[in-house]
Amino acid sequence: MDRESNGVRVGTVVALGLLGAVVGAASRPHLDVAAQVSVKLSEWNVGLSQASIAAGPVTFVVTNAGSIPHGFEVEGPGIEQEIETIQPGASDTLTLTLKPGSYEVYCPVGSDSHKKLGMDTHLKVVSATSPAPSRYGASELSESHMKTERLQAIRVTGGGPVIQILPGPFPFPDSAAPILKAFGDEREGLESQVKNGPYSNNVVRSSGTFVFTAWDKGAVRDSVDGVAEFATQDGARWKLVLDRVQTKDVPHHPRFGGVIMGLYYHGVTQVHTPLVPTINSAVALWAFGHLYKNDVLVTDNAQVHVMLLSRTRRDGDFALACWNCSKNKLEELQLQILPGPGEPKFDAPGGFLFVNWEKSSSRTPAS
Ligand SMILES: [Cu+2]
Repeated sequence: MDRESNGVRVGTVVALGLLGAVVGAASRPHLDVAAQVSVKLSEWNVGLSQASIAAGPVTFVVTNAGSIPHGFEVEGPGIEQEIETIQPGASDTLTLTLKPGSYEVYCPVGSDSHKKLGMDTHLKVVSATSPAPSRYGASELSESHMKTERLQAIRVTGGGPVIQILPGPFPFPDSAAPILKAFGDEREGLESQVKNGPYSNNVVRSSGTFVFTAWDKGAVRDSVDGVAEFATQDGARWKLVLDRVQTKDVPHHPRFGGVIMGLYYHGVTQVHTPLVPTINSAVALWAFGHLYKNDVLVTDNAQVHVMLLSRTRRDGDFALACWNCSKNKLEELQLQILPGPGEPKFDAPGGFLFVNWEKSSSRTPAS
């Protein structure tokens, strides 16, 4: 019906001559040739050559411009398609026939870890014969509404047996050897981890408390508020006061803006080092803290990494119990404290503090 009336109209407007022909050619989709959308994957972004495209066959030309492997998935009306993981520097294509609607375009690697870190965008597919219907305005509104709703808070309480993790061997599996090579300059540091931890099986019983609240408010406004108090093997009493996140990059770690919730890490996820087990985290954060030893200030700039994660260690002897630990209960609370930039090592074994609360819990705090 549309086609017929178009044909009649074009046929009757003979006077327009060449102009009519040009307009007709430009507005008529070439149904036999797929339109192209270029996709650039990187840490942690999905860049599209355009935000919208006409319905019909579309070929995504996907390039991994990042430094780790990434994937590509398109999800929308009646479609959920992905391609195999693309190595850094490589490209691949995916051709789909898309109906009008909104499509989510993202990296599915690491059980959506990469997606949560920002590798997620949308492509609007509009009807080839008419301009975008007005309801797109409404769907855009509800999307931005959802983004504001993303603001999250979590309150974590350390519980159960407390252990101090001392320097000691942390053997990587044989499968890590080729991965180690790819680390280049950082390889030496990682290999020293094999001998010295900090993620070692050399643990001693400790005691103490740790309670904090963290807010995931987007790039730079994340925050944390909490106190950890614990005793170490040598009888020293340590106190850590957390009042600000760190928003600078951590070496070989992606930029999280301090606090991130519900992420899979390590191992097969390609997020952070692949040389420790795959875990799921309720919350992970990087912060600066005020550190006291026996009530004397040690530093106002202690570098702190905290994670509430799926259990990795065995009951009783606290040896590493799994390599893929991501399905275990989220109850292991890790606290890692390192000296501030340029500051001397702590007066503790290995010069760092690493304490775990083995049966911890979390809840959404009342605002
Ligand atoms: Cu990715």
